[in-house]
Formats: sequence, structure tokens, C-alpha cells
Amino acid sequence: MSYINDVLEKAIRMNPGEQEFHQAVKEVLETLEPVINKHPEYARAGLLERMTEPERQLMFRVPWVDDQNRVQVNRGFRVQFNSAIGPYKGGLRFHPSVNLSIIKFLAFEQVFKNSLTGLPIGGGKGGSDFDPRGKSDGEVMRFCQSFMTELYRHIGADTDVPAGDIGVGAREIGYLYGQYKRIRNAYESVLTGKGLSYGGSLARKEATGYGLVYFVDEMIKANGKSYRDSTVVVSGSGNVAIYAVEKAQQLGARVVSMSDSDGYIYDPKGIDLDTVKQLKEVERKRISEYKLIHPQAEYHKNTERIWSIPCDIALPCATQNELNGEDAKLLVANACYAVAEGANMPTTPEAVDIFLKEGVLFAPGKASNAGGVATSALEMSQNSIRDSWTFEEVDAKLKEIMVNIFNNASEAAKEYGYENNLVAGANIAGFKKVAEAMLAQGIV
Ligand code: NDP
Ligand code: 2IT
Repeated sequence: MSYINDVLEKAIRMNPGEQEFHQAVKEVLETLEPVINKHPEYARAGLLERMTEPERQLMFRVPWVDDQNRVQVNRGFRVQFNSAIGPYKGGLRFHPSVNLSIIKFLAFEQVFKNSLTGLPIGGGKGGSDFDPRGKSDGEVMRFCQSFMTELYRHIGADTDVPAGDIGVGAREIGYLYGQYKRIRNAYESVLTGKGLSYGGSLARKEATGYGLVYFVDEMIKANGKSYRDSTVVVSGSGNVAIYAVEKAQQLGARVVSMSDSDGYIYDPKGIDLDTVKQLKEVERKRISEYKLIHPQAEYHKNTERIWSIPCDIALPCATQNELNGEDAKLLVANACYAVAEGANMPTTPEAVDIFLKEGVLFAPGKASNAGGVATSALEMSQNSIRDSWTFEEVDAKLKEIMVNIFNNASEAAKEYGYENNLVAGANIAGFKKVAEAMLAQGIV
């Protein structure tokens, strides 16, 4: 369709070299054709041109002093992509690979994901090329304080509410919050994923991983399957991966593998999650050390081969483009019947095509990992009413939200001729609410 092609070409032209951003925009636009055909008013209002251009993109210097008294300079980012349905909301990523393309693709995806949650949150993302690995607590604190010393002027409880992502967990959120409060002299809900002692929500830590597993449960149940006695492979061993494994095990699955950026472990007896939590959450060590405690496990010093392990369900929970076409073929050959993205855009477009063609149940991250940001929005609600809900209350709401996302994405897919294609269904369901809001608010 020429309108969609024109918008895509323009987005590529205006953002040269931003490969991840191009990939994310292409994937969404390609699925919107039947919606645009049905609603010519969207094209007349320039909706797609506006939706692919961030409202605001911030880049800033982050200087800090390391433990050897050397000056270090990193680059900070915040992309405020779309505020049609609520304040910008989305995580901060600290990882050496971070650049504008990565932050922009994440912010773009976040717009649709946040819309899918049904809660009033717009989309944004930020971060830095700072690498927390190997840094002391003092270095991380000084970096976070410097980062917030610029970021604070752009965010606020009703403006933009960051949270965690890769490399940003409870420790970093604490330092960032402390500095914000100190500069602004205000105790406001400006970050989520906060510690429980200062306004955090129970179940936020677990939410992305648990939500992923709830989503998959709904998806496989609709196809007559269940977790019980299924074999699951999970990549990553961070926040999302750990709590995906926890919930999958609670539901009776045997999880046999986890990884980090150096390699993966294979434990045919089933992963001992207490060991992984101790290594990763407490000691900040490498996953290779699992084998020292569980000698029956194998450790493989590469990350790619993880998808060659036979499994029923695959949950990529590490990072973008970690599962490619070759991996997809291996998974299909090994009779894997469901793949769900815990990470953002972990599956390459070739791999997604293979899964859809081969009838593998496939859940796109926008839908299946939305439980984290949904629970962040629940944290904002609790902060607003100065209350805190029990774990069970938050978990029940999370579960309901994931079931609704599955149903809405499935129904949107069916309505627009994409039956059983949750990629298209999630894009369309997420898009429609933002589109209606933008149309109502005029050319802004
Ligand atoms: P963490 O930092 O807690 O964990 C990231 C995990 O992925 C680590 O095991 C890390 O290994 C691995 N990893 C990171 N980069 C790479 C890489 N380039 N190659 C291989 N492995 C890598 O992050 P999260 O668990 O929070 O995030 C994981 C994914 O989930 C990301 O895509 C994130 O955007 C997404 N997500 C997170 C949400 C949240 O609430 N936290 C919500 C929704 C999505 P190592 O330690 O060696 O770096
Ligand atoms: O990708 C994501 O949805 C997140 N990193 C969580 C964002 C949030 O605001 O909780």
C-alpha cells in the first residue's frame, strides 16, 4: 500500500543507520494495512507519519568519576515517543550497546505495548551506554546521580515515569530516586520498580516474567495444551528470565536451560532457581558458576546454541535479535510448539515468519512482556492513592490484564483477517486506541 510504504521510506530516510528502529517500525506498519484501508481518516490526519516520529528525543552528557579518580563520560538518552493516552512510560537500559536506534525502537514498541495494557500510559524509553558490569556500588551510585542530574528536568509523575530494563534494577532505581527527590524536593511517583520501603509495588519484580507465563498459559490453553510436563528453554538470567522460570516451574514445567551474555547452562534435571537467584541477584556472578554447584549440568560457552536444545516452549528473555532464522528452523525441527518473547524484539523477522508459517504459536513481546509495565502502572495507582495492595491483589490484576491482552490481540487479528497471527493482532489492538486518541486531540 503506497501510504504505508511512503511512511516507512520516510522513517528510514529520516533516521539513517538506525537498523533496530527501522526493523520495529517496518514490523508494525506492515500489519496495519487493513486498518488503514478501513479508516481513510487516519491517513488524512497523517497519523502514521506522526506515530513514527518521536515527540521528543533527548541526548545528554553523563560525566562521573570512577574509583581510580578518573573522569568517565557516558551518553544518556530519553526518547519520549507518544503521550496520546498518558504520560510517557518505559524503562531505562544501561548497557554498552545502547545507542539512539536501540532506545528509539524500544520507545516505539512501548507505545503499542502500553496501549495494550488498557491502562493510561504513553510510551518512552531511555538509558545509557554505561556498563554496570564490574562497577562498584559507589561507581554505579555516582553514575546514577549524574544521569538523574540531567534527566530530572524532563520527567515527572504526570510527565514521564521511567523504570528498569537491562542493567537497571532495584539498586539503580534506588539511587536514581534518591537523586530526583533531592533535586526536586518532592516525593512523587516519578519512577517505578521502587523498593518496597519507599513506594514500590509488591509483585513488580516478578511481573514481567509471571505475566509472560500467564500469557503463554492462555495461548497454549486455547490450543489444548498445558505447561504440565512440558520442557521449557529460557534465555537470559536477569529479572525477566528468573521470574518466568519461577512461574513456569510453579505451573509444572521442566525448565532445562538459562543463559547470560557469555554462555548457557543445560540442566536436564531442571534448573535449580535458588542457585540462579543467589548467583545473579545476590552475588552478581556469571551463569557458568551454576556448574560448580550442580556438576550434572552442562555449561556451553556461547549463547547461540541455546535454541538447539529440544523443547516444547521457548522463551527468549535476554535481548533483541537473539533468535534468528536458523534458530527458528532448529526449534521447529525439534517440535517446539510455542515461542513467546519475554525480551523486546528478541526474534528476528525471518524467525517470526518461520514460526507463523509453520504454525508455531508465537507471542510478540509487545503483548507477552507487557506485564512489567502494566504492574508499573499499578504502582503509580497505588502511589496516587497513597496505599499499597497485597501481593495477591497485584498478581490477580496482572493475570487479568494478561488474559485481556491475549483476548484483545486474538480478536483484533480475527477481525482484520489475520486469524492466529498475534503479531498483527497485538499491533492492531495497540494501535487503535492510540490512533483514536490522536485523532481526537487534533494535529499535535
Ligand atoms: P537484566 O539486566 O535483568 O537481564 C538481562 C539478561 O539478558 C542477562 O542475563 C544478560 O546477560 C542477558 N543479556 C543482555 N544483553 C545481552 C546480549 N547482548 N547478548 C546476550 N545476552 C544478553 O534485564 P531484564 O531481564 O530486565 O531484561 C531482559 C529483556 O526483557 C530485555 O529485552 C528488556 O527490554 C525486556 N523487558 C524487561 C522488562 C522489565 O520489567 N525488566 C519488561 C519488558 C521487557 P549479562 O548479565 O551477561 O549481560
Ligand atoms: O520494556 C518494558 O516494558 C520495561 N522495561 C518495563 C517498563 C516499565 O515502565 O515498567
